[in-house]
Amino acid sequence: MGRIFLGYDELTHSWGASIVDTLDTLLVMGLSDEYNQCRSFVNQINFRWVKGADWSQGYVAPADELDEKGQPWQIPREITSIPVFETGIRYLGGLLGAYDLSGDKLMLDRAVEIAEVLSRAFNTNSGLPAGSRMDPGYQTGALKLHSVSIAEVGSMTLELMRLGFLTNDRKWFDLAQRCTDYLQDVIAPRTKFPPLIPMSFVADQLPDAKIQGSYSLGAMADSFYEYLIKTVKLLGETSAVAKQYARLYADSIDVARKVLFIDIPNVPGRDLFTIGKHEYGHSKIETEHLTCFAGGMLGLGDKLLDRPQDKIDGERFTSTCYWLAASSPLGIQPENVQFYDPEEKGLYVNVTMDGEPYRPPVKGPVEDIASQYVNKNYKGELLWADDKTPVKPGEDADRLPGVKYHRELNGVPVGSKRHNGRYINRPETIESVFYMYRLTGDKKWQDIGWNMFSHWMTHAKASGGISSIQDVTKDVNQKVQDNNMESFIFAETFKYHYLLQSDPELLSLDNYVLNTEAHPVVATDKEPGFEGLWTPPAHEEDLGVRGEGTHVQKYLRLDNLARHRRRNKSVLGAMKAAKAAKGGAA
Ligand code: DMJ
Repeated sequence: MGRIFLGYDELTHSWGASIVDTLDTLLVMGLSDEYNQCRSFVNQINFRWVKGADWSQGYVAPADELDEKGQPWQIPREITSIPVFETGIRYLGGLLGAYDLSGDKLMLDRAVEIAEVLSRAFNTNSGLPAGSRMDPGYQTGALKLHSVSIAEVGSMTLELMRLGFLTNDRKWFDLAQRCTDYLQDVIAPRTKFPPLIPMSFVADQLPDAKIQGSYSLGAMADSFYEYLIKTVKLLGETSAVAKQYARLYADSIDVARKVLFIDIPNVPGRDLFTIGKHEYGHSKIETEHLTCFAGGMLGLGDKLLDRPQDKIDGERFTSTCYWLAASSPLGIQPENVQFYDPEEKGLYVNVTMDGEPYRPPVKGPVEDIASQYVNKNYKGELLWADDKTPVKPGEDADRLPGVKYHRELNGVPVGSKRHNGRYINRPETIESVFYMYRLTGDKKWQDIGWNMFSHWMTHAKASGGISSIQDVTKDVNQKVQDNNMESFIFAETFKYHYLLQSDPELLSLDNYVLNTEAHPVVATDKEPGFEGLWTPPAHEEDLGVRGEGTHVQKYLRLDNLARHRRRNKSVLGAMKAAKAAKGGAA
């Protein structure tokens, strides 16, 4: 990796998520020089500026730039928002990971600053953070929580507790622990499947109201369960508080096994198994790429709490996630795949011996045509149901009688009913493959990972970096790259691939626990930087002024001020014109 493209990051407020998310990956890969090049950037990030707006204070223009009242024009503090959970896992996690691998004090100092900003999100009645977005400059009383996702409000223990240990400041530990206690004591007992908690719920509702919603270990839920078991590791399996987390984790997995763990019986010869969803009272046979981290989580749970069935399920699930990649045309796993129920209509499709979809002879009036083959569009025209081309009754009736056909499983990947074929370079399956290798030592997982890496590089590499792909279930000649590059590619996807092919002693799971963005924090009493992965710069370097704003931020700030300046000018111009018109009329 040479220089990294410094993209403007829409999601994460122009603070340079790709840089911060990459710091510890650089150290893991032995790229200390590149890490050192990032230090001035990290030093200069201004956490009070969000996309050019200042949430902490207003701005007063120079004395000669007057507004319509003859005063220097001003802008008040700008109301803005930051995504709390994403900032926690990417920035706070990224800075802590960089600190724990290097011992570089700069990273810890900046981690404390960003944690101070985030701590405002916990100013709620329940103590759960305003997880999705909050205005850090909001000063008037407690924030109101509406619908929250369990992943967003329940996954900050690793970062906050580690920060508490590093700074000897208990307040960080307490912020996190208060959330867990509330979720365990107030929310979980009121759900349909305690202690599972729905993907989203209203935190501040009446104390005796039932908590309704859908259940999953994937999107909006994932890292809550992940952090329960990882907190056990962080706290040390035998500590009293760790036992609370261990119990909550074990009970959650036991219930999830009944509600969400599903065999996929549709594909003969394959031992497929998924962790699906429970929606509106029904289980859905579905595999989200996001849920695929759970293979690794179950493996880790077995290692820490001796749960052998979890290990079996974790391996089966990881293999199924990999199978979804291997059986897609680009060798890459789609974002989401839903499977047919075994008895469901449509599971099979008839195909001719040439592999074309079988089309029965079309004869007689429209009403007689079997609707599974032919549909009517809104104009009343007949279309073949499979490829939506127009039906020509006479022609097809002549051509098709007598064609031999057979039954095949429908869908790409086979047995799937529908899918979202997008790939945004997610890490979850390679994450589980990495855990499988570390936990079993079986080299087959390295081969699987290498296969995934080759396909990934073949299709996602783009001239400016790594790109998302619109639909990995289409043939390669229909491949479309999306010109979008998430920061987690550097934090997670590259890191897991790299570690999978490296000596297991590098970043040993005995010493570290990885947050949900794959940022490693030390989970033993070893000192930060004990592995010696960082070579500090040979000479003291000028890192710029702390928090003065990076180049990107300064540009956005100036651009924002220029906009206000233009607006002021145009108000003044309009006033002048109005005055002149009035003078002319007189
Ligand atoms: C990452 O940002 C984190 O892993 C998060 O928990 C959910 N998934 C994305 C990457 O897919």
